[in-house]
Amino acid sequence: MSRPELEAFWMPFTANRQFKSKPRILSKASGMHYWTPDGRQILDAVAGLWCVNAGHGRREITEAVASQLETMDYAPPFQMGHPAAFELANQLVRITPAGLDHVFFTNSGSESVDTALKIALAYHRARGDAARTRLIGRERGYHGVGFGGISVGGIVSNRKMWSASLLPGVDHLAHTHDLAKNAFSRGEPTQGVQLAEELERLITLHDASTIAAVIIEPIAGSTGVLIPPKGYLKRIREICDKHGILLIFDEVITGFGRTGAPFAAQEFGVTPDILTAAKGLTNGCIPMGAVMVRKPVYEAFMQGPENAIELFHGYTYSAHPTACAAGLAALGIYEREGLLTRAKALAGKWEEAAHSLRGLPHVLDIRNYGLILGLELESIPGKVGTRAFEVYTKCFERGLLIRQTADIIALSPPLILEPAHIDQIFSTLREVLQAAA
Ligand code: PXG
Repeated sequence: MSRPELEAFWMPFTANRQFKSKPRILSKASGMHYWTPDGRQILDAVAGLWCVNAGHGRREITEAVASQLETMDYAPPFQMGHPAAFELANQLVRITPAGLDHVFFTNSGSESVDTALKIALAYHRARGDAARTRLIGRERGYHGVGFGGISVGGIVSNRKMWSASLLPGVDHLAHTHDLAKNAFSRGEPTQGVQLAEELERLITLHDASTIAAVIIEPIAGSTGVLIPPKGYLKRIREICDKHGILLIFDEVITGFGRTGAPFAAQEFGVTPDILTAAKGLTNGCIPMGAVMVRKPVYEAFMQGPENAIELFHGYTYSAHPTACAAGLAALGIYEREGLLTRAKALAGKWEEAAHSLRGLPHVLDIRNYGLILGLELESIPGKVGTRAFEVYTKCFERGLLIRQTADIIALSPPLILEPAHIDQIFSTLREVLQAAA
């Protein structure tokens, strides 16, 4: 495509001018691969963007969406229902951690997060505990781009531009990343459980009676794959319970099999009160998000006159019929092919291959969990992100799609990955890292 053809589209989270001077275009996808317009095959080591968990071009999903569009293209979600919405909610409740029994549908991870925060605040109010207005997030947390999400999130570039417009009354836990103690950890790092006590410190500062909820990603994805130290999530849960604070897990990335269990909550044995999801819910085919809540949260709203709308919240496209059809078809594939637990079977080979890159130039850390990898490179002084971006472009030239954030490379392949793909991913990365300046 010529430069003028690229101008109108203001690309999201992209260096527009750099991209448009040297574009990378994908035009076809199937299974584990993308193709460029000139026919080059690219191995997808990031499942699109952590979402195409069953691989690309799944016919069952295409057919379900086409059939739904032909039967009924759209139905209003307010004061009206359609069968696929109830069916998908029921299917989701079957695979989420026990106790998360009700589902609110959104269209993205960002909307799921803002919905979860609004539910948490409204829950306390509904119970007559209206002073609980404070939200606690975490440094290096990513919770999408809504005002709620960037307020509880801990990424400076997402916050500084809008610093005067963030939600009031938000505080942040310290992040858990500690290279000095935990570099080259396999699975959960052993050091850092005491960082959960930070929550007690914040509670002492603000008083529990003012705090509505804590929101964290079980594994922080966007800021470079930060895996929770052993015991950390359990301790956060205990502290929330002790003080009547709701715990929200943002599982937009970790949901739908990424860690080796359907959700990270099950993998780590810690159940939140509210869980946000998106991405893998429809295998990335149709935008959709979901917020799952525990029964007592839902029940707190089911009070008062029966004709009253209990929660003034929702989207035109909440539970959109095509998204529901895609979600049902995706969940069907996940179950039939055992994809929600397949990461467990491959995690050993994945881990071995990943850690074989230790010792290559500039590699500061390799960390992994399930089918996730974070590989941290030493930054070039004064040029943060340049080194990993070069690795990213070189990998793309060699037919491998990876993800880069600052100088961290993140991998999260489709869960249909075969051992030969693992070999290809890591041999390409090895070549590129060996040649890196
Ligand atoms: N929460 C989490 C934990 C996420 O990872 C969102 C919310 C927002 O989802 P939407 O659908 O509104 O984008 C996300 C999104 C990356 C990357 O490079 C990750 C995301 C988005 C863009 C890039 O890791 N995750």
